Amino acid sequence: MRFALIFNPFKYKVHEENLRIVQKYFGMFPPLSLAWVASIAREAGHTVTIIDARTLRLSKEEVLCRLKEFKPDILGFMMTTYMFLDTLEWIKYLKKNLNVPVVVGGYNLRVYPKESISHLEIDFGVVEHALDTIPQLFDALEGKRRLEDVVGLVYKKNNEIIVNPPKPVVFESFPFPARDLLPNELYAEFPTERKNFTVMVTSLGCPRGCLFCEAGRTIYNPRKPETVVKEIEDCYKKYNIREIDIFDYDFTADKKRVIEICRLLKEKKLDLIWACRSRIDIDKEILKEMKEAGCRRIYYGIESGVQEILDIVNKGITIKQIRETIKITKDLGIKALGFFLIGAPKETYKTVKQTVKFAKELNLDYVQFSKCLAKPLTPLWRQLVERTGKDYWRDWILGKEIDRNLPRPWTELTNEQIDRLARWAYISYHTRPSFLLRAVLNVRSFKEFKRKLFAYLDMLFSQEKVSCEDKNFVAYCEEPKKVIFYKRKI
Ligand code: B12
Repeated sequence: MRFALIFNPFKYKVHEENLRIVQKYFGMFPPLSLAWVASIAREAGHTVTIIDARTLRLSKEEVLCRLKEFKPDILGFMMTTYMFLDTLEWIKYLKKNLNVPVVVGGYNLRVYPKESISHLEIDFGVVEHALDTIPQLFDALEGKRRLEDVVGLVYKKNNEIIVNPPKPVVFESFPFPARDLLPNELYAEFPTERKNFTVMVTSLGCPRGCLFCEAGRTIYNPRKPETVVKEIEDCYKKYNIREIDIFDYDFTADKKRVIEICRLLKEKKLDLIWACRSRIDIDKEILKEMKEAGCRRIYYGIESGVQEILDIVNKGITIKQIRETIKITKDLGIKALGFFLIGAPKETYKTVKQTVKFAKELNLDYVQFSKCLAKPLTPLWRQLVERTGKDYWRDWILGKEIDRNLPRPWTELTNEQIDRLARWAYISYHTRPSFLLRAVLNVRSFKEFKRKLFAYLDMLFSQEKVSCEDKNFVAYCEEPKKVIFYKRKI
């Protein structure tokens, strides 16, 4: 089969947890999910391409031209719940012009498998992982198997949508994502220091149960240290990658595994730096090993500066632990970023002020203040659906809902107040003279300076006080000239 995977651009949504300016400057990331799907299909003997239309700034018409050249037998798209309608719009256009089957996958399929493929233009869905489903589906399309026997497939039969249950997967058995199909030179994230840059996932799942997180209480499914380091080495040697952001929900969940990864990485002596996400409850030993192995940034889930809120959201950490870990991290020379929630259960004006004051005291290198949201599969969402009898996200996928702010009955603050407070939190954090001075002194290149200055000015002057739709939204791109060059090259 000839399989074309398309990563479409997406607009800013009012129902998002981040402010528009944060979303704009977040960065250009490789479509990693599609790169996994591509390598799985290729291992099964199929011919695959990935078109990263978002990064390459390709219009639907330009993608159509490329697809006509590639002549695919089937198209594939990754779907998240929040950007579902953007992707659907692309599917409709390409399906009308190419008339080939469309298969979709991605996190949203786990939540709404039937609803996702209820749209006329979508033929198949992959409920969980592509590992077994895609090779089996392609066998079925080549007449070697029945659709009924494809594990984890959603399909249509006589006006009915059938969901074949998925089979658990071992993450270790996945091939490396097909980065050779991606424009690796074009990716960067807001705090990136080096190029080429990429993202990696080395484990799936998280056994914890935070109220606001969709990954809570899912089976921890790690790859072996040797496999992780082999993928890093591949990135380094084959794609000139010099900086990696590890996107695992909690990279440091298994201390022994991380220490072994660090030991193996040190042996390789690669001139490469990396970042990861971690819980706060880790110790100095692991941090020291990480620093020696090239870790330069850690994104910590801090959430609040108020112990009562940390307890309510089931975070399982203390204010004292946060202070200690951030101090050790910074003392070791690793940059510390904090993820915070605004509008968490029992949040008030006073607690937001306390959280921002706490963030300032920690003197973090970067901060992200997200609006607490009832995202699908989170305990907060389950409670909301139970309480109101309505599932906004389900209706959104079915095309019956518009993009709007969701209710937050767990706090006395209104959505409008939360928007204003989130904006205020960023401005208040970043306009301190000490922070500005440090930011300027730490800048390593003109490009970095420009990116940070634009983001700062946009936050001050362009971010609306109350979030609203932005139909013309385009993510910030640092290197438009390189994009044009790359577009011509391929
Ligand atoms: C890397 C990443 C990104 C990257 C690249 C996009 C991507 N997914 O490739 C960037 C930064 C661009 C990104 C953007 C966004 N992301 Co993101 N992202 C991730 C992350 C951290 C890793 C993805 C990954 O490689 N996982 C490992 C692989 C093995 O698993 P997988 O992604 O589930 O893919 C498997 C299956 O789902 C399936 N599959 C996936 N896609 C497809 C497509 C086809 C055709 C088929 C057949 C199968 C298939 O097969 C894959 C291999 O088995 C996940 C969290 C996570 N740890 O998974 C979030 C995650 C997928 N992202 C999420 C979100 C919310 C977003 C954004 C909306 C954030 C934002 N506000 O901008 C955008 C939307 C992008 C879009 N087009 O819709 C959510 C989705 C939740 C939901 N209910 O849909 C997740 C789960 C994070 C989270 N917990 O909130 N993301």
